[in-house]
Amino acid sequence: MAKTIIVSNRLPIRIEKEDGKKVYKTSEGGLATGLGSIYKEGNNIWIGWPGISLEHEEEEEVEKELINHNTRPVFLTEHDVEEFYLGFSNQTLWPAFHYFIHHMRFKDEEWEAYYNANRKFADAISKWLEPDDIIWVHDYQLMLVPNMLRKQFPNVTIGFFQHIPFPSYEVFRMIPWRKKLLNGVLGADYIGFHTYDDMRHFLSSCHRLAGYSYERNQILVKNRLVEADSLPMGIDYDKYLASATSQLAKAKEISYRDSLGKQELILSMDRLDYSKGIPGRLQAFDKFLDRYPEYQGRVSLFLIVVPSRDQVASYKALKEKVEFLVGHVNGKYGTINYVPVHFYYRSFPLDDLSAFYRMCKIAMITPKRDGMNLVCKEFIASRENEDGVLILSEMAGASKELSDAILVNPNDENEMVEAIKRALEMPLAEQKRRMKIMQGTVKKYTIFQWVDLFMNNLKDLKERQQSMATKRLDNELKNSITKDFKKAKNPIIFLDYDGTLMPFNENPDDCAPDAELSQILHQLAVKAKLVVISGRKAATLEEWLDEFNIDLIAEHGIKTKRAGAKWEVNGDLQEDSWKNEARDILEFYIQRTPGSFLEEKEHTLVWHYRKVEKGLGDLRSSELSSHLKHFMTNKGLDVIEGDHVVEVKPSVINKGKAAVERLKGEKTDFVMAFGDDRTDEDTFEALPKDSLTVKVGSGFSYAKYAVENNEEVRALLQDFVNE
Ligand code: GDG
Repeated sequence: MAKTIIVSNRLPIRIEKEDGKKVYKTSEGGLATGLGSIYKEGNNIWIGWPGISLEHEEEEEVEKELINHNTRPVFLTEHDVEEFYLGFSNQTLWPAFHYFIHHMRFKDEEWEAYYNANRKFADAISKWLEPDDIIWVHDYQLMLVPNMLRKQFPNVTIGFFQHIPFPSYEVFRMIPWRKKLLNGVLGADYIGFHTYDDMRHFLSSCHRLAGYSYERNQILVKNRLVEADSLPMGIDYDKYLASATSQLAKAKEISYRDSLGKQELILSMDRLDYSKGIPGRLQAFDKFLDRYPEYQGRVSLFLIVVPSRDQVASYKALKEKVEFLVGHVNGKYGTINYVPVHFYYRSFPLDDLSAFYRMCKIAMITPKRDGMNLVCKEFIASRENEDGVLILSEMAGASKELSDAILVNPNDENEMVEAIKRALEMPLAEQKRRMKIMQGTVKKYTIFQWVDLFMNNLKDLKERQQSMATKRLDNELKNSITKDFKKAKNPIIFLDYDGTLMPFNENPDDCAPDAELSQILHQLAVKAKLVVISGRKAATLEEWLDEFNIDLIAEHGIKTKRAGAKWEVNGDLQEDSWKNEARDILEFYIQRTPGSFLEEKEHTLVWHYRKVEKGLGDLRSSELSSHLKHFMTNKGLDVIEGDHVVEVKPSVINKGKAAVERLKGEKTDFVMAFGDDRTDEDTFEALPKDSLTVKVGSGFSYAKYAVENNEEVRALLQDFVNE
């Protein structure tokens, strides 16, 4: 039976040596809990590093033991851990992805170690992989794994989820191995991020650095449809609520409270990391006590810092800074019976965390950057009485879902100071109103829903990929279609023009039908309704094709003309004031790109670059379409990257809608459509299911069939008219 293989850097089980003996400990982390619903079932497995470097002789025994827990090990040496994990993952990718560019370092040997460690993971997966298995790879330490697998197993189903942010292209492009990293991830079919912005940044980097164009959230990678998506991760809500309402947590709260005194408590809980903004929080608390001295003695910061990566120099320095600031604040405001900051540098069992979530009315979670941040969601789930206030950084992924928190910019110290005051003074009714809404959100979208959604979306994408695999139109099929055409009483054929009926020409104005095409169209128009459906201007189509007495659809559906009738303009069209602004952008690119030129149609603008020097044209077209996509937000426009063109058009119109409109009221018994580019996909997708749709050229398509070139189209149409 096909299984699911979860892959992450660390396994949910770690091995520790106690008195020389190996002890297996399970992790209670959010991801382990959520994915527990998968990897503990049936023959599913989790592959990862068990957290310790072992002697070669120990590996067999460890593998056997881990198999009992549905897990499989990847063995990393101390050198791997040093260079791949602490090095490249945590000192190149982590700072880059969290916008700490001054902490980034670029070392060839660490990149090599990253590559080699990813290879070890890919090899371990290959060892356990069986046909039809689904692989789900997690996070930035393993960005090369999807493509390593794709090369070995072209049809395998792979999902990838990035738990940390994906930075803007401007930052990502600083990494010397940026393209290899992108191509690594693009080996996956379905790629998840916590937020829409992370997804957008990823797509833009794929476009600008690796040359892939994208439509909405889809990228075509060597004819394989890849989809990026934003899927914010949730928590096991009931587990945190149950723990917070347990007798043990309540008893602990009472005992801690007794020792702590009456102060109001503000909870701060993070791993030791510069991305978490711990010094900034301490400085804001210092300023708060200074600006509002009436709160001295009445409020304390309950600061938990969980040890992490403290072998790395920047983390060591951070720890010292936090210790200094804690000492500074306590020295400045502390009294015999008042400790302003209660500082703990260690981790705690869940019961303690739950007691902390209960006893601290305010949680102050102000990372400089955070992929999601689960602590704030756990705090919300633990507030049994629906009171309490969350101060949350805008830079945490969670802020996109939790707009009822007091949202702050973690770089704005004054805003954080005022947020503390506001939180302390917030009336109970308002606390409850906000907390209830946030509880509703966190409860609705749990880790279990997140896992299900990811897996369902991945499977669904795989199915779509399969249904999009177009079939070559062989002679047998051509004969049978020709027979059906000849039998049909009322056939209709939609024909794209450039690239479908005519080959491309350097000069787009030089594409009037040649003698062969003219003859085919003349003969075919007698036997079928013909609709030429093109992105060309109405006037051009009319000039070239009116003599055949056929229907014309111009500018991707904006204008239509029935045979022998007048042009009509699509009624849904908005006004064209966007054109002036878009034209300025296009002209800027024309100046910088010799050989490119602007074509202005009545309702669209087109930038042509067929005559531009090869590499330059590709580069500028990527830049231009990113620029245009940014400009068009909320303007109801689409940017289409066609064959050596970038076109801007109103999104209410497309060839598919125009084709469906044309079919209305038509009692037809044979519908066929031919097209070669992205815009024709709309036609293929929109036509009734039993239509015969034919893609001209190779590549993924919604069309049922594919032919090689326009000559093959003509030959088939010629068969239709031959007696
Ligand atoms: C990544 C991304 C993203 C913390 N201290 C203790 C303890 N914890 C638990 C918390 C929480 C988890 O650790 C921390 O979750 P975060 O979301 O803050 O961050 P990470 O897991 O480090 O990292 C992050 C996440 O992935 C998920 O995609 O949200 O942005 O960086 O569950 O409760 N648990 C216990 N004792 C502690 O002392 N038992």
